[in-house]
Amino acid sequence: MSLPQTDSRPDLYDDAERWSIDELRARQLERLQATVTASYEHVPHYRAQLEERGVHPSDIRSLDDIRLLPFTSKNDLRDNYPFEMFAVPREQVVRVHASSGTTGRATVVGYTKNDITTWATLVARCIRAAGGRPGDIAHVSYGYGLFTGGLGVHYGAEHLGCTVVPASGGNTEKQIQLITDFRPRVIFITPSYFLAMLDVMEQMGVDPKETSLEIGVFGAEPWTQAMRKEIEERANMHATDIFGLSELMGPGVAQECVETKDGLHLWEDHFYPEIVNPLTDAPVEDGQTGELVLTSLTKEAMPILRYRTRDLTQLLPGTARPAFRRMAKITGRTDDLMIVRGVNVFPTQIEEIILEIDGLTPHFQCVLTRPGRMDELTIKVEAAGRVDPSAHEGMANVLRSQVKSRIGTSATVQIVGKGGIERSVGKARRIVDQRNL
Ligand code: DLL
Repeated sequence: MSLPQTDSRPDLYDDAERWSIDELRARQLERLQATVTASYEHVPHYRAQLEERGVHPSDIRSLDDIRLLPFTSKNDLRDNYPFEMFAVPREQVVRVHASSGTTGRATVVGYTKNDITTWATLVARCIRAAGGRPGDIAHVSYGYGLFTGGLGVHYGAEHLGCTVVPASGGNTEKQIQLITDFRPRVIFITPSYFLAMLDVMEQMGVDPKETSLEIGVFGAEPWTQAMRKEIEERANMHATDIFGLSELMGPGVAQECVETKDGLHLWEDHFYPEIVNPLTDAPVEDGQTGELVLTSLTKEAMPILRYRTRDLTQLLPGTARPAFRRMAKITGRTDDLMIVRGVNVFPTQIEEIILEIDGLTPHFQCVLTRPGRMDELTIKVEAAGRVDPSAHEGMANVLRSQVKSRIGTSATVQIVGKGGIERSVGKARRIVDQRNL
């Protein structure tokens, strides 16, 4: 298979993408100082937190002094619902987004006009890094609305000069018709929804390899290298990873470059990353895995200090954009960690194994139950339509023994037929927790 050609044209880079590391660090410090000052002066929550620690904005003299600052958690945002985290008068906030708030109150984020422009500029940078170019047709299947995915990518693609098709999530057959008719070069979509879309294409007699799509910008949920291989082979396109979270901005905090596909370059001119041990809060060196903590450096409406993302990754040196560090593909969120008979398991580990077994599809769920005192894991996974049900048991045995030998835990495996696992049109639900029913 030869993937579509992409050019890497440095003439399309932003100035910041050519900064030296020294220049970057100097800008980061200036921006951090301004962010801490604005937070202290305008957000009562931060003033109280800083005063409690006896820290004044003038104490931030080097980037390492970031460790003097308090962490911010999702609960802090909930406690300040809806607008108390804003650092500007509400009239200057031109847009809000909010998280769904399945557990408790929603968290609200706000943007000034400048914030919206910064966001569009950064998403445009992501699209270029993914190989997209001005003039491309860009199909957006991230949901529009309070979720940041659709509108965030939309404004960035327009900013770059693409022709944007705001399809949003759902109505899959219609989306496939639009792809066939409009011939987009780039698609923005969660990897799990794209896989569901590929299945529907096949049902409709559309060959995924023959569509106009050359580049996918996949994010909003964890996905593995095995998933990249599956998508690239099935659809003959480049699969790149985009990361972001609403609390920091939305999509566009970090992006993988198509020429290297070696992790996501974090746009450090706007976000300062740290990795901490999630249990002890102690700093973790670059190259070691821990929880990603992010501080905004340029946000006006809602600056955010040391936000605990709960995402597990590691920081690596820059490659395709040398000044910016990369983050490794996320292995999971601390909340997605399953502890099964004392062994830590993330759904991504299961995904990698499933994708190696011929006849299994990447549609799967991890069902957690607690029949006695211990948690039990059942992996429910869909077999490909071509597989005869008589082969299910054999495949289940292979998966069970691979999970045992490579992850070290026992699991029950249930193979279901085509359509047996619910499809999502956004983020996939990988864990079904039935422990407290
Ligand atoms: O998911 C923003 C986004 C939209 C990113 C579209 C990329 C594409 P939230 O709904 O606030 O925002 O969820 C943020 O999603 O903390 C991660 O746990 C997860 N996540 C986002 N991107 C990735 C990724 C959007 N590329 C949360 N890989 C984050 C793994 C991701 N997890």
